Amino acid sequence: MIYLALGSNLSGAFASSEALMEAAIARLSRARLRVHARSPLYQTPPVGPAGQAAYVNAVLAVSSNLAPLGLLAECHAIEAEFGRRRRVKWGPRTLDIDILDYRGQRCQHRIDLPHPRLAQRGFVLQPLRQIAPAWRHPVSGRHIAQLLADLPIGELNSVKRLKS
Ligand code: PH2
Ligand code: MG
Ligand code: MG
Repeated sequence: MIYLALGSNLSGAFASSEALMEAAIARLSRARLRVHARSPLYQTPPVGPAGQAAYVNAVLAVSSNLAPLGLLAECHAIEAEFGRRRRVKWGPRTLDIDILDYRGQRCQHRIDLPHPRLAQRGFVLQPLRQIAPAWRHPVSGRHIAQLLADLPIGELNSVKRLKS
């Protein structure tokens, strides 16, 4: 299985980041991949430069015939369709699609797999647990429940499930 993280804190052409995220999930379902599961949407405080809006985050379980770099290119093309402009590192964005885990593969050439910061991020781990409760980190082998338990309590409590 492949796991993708989605995030948005700018609504772009949509009424809200929530609406944009729903449209992005629908768009991904028509891309060169198959969506097997999706998490609920979560509202999460921004990690990175201060002064930006809260994020809406979600995680998808997908499969695809594309290799990691091909899949990344597909994700970047969809980010662009949703009005993504690359400016400030970790700055506000309409849509970010990151590959968290590509079938347990490890790679550090042109793409970092698994995603190097995923184990520190409540906004990734919480939705990931919803759709992959048995998931283990491909490098450390740690179970998703252990990784969540290791997070600072504030990081965990700040991730709020949105009603859908
Ligand atoms: N993505 C970032 C930087 N900071 N913060 C939250 N809450 N959610 C994100 O998806 C996010 C972030 C870089 O991709
Ligand atoms: Mg990201
Ligand atoms: Mg990204």
